Amino acid sequence: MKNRERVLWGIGSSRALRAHWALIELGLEYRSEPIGSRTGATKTDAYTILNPRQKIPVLQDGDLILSESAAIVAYLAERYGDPGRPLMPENITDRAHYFEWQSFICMELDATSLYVLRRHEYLPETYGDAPAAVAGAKDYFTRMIGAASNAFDDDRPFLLGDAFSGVDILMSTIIDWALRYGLAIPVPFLAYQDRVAARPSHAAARRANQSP
Ligand SMILES: N[C@@H](CCC(=O)N[C@@H](CS)C(=O)NCC(=O)O)C(=O)O
Repeated sequence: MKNRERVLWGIGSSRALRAHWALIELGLEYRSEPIGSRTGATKTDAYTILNPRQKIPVLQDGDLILSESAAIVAYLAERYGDPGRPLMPENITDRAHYFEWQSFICMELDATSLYVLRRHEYLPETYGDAPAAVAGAKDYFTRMIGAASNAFDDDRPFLLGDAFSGVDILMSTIIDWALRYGLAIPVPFLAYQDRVAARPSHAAARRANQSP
């Protein structure tokens, strides 16, 4: 018999918020399993079968089990987006830019910058104290987000133009994360963040991402 369950594991992190937000933006029903990072809940045998890398978020959609927040957002966008709620452009050139932004956000702003700060400034007891890496990551973030803000030179409201999409979910969680770390954000991105965060789906996702 086909499994029709839709479940999201993970709350309390920027990466988990992305998945909640995409589900809510698309109007999809789902059950939330509110497990947090660094609580031991990702290390149980049952969870390790779901995600051997022991990370949140994980989405189960019927028979599909998917980890990696950007992949979850892109999957939901492709599977459930419609002309009223696209989240992923149809046009091949616009999709190329979607994946360009996705790589940039996940690699340059997340993994190479904010996650370095997370590990070496905020969790030094686990990942090691590395002040030079922290300083370098802050500079790098500032340079990358500054260069990216040129996208708004043509007054577009969202990263891909007039339509809100999955990469706006990714970018907004990055800006929020950077602001919590006290990093300077260019003015066009602050205005963008206000615009994106004003969506009702954003407030609902933030609630869903909190402990019940
Ligand atoms: N690249 C992954 C990163 C996932 C990740 O590192 N998740 C952290 C929380 S933000 C986690 O689950 N850590 C495991 C733990 O601390 O128990 C994604 O975007 O989903």
